Amino acid sequence: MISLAPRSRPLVMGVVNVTPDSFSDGGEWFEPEAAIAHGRELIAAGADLIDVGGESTRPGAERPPLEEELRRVVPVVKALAAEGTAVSIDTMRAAVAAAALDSGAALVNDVSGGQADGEMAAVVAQAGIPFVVMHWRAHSTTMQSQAVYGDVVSDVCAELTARVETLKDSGVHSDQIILDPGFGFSKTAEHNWALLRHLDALVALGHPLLVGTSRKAFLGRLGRPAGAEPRPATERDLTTAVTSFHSARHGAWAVRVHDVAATVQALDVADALREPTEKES
Ligand code: PMM
Repeated sequence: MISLAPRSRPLVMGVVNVTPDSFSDGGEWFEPEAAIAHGRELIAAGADLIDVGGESTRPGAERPPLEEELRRVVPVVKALAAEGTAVSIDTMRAAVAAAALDSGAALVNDVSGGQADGEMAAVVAQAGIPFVVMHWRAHSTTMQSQAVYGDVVSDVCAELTARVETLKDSGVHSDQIILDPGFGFSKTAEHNWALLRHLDALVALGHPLLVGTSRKAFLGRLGRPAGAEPRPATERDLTTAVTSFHSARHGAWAVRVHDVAATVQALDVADALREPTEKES
């Protein structure tokens, strides 16, 4: 059981992408055995749960067929869950979520927040498990053309609130909903920074907040001259650890990261800097 209670230290969600083409680690864990072994490594490094995904959502990515997505994720979910690992399934497809839940997954992480598949809300409502609702406007092939906001923080908050209402009308329990601002999804670098600067506004929506900045391009562009290529994805773990620290200081419930060990150290620093509560002192 994954607790959604407020936390002084965020949970660490380790990423295992069973894909040939994710921007951050595509192809590295594509074989089930490699993905399972990587999940175990992330748990050993301090992850609290493992997010298993079979569809790349990098800008421009084409979707795999349903059968292929199932083939990628089900054996990995099954093996990790059987070892007692808390597994989250990262999917926009209700059939994949249902198969993963049957295989022992404890949480559904849908980057479209139920918009991509009309059956998703029913699957989640029926299972009564935690559901990550990410801010999302369009599939990866077209999402960057939708990166247009009046005020990105208030627009994202309003769109997430509307999504929560729709999901509640479909039977999803409000207290099972985790929100995520969707860093990099229909967002420019400046939109991502504004959202990160104003995490408090997202926390104030009253749901646990998941922050997924790990290895995203806006971190790779830091310190690079205008027009230069961003740093490669695997060189964005230090900046990711710093955003994990920031997320901890601003009330995130969990952070979704590739380099678990670095984030655990960043959260140790955040913990050490936190004023002890009366109970602790
Ligand atoms: N980002 C990616 C995939 N899944 N899920 C949530 N909830 N939040 C995110 O920001 C998110 C996600 C894309 O990153 P990856 O290709 O490195 O997994």
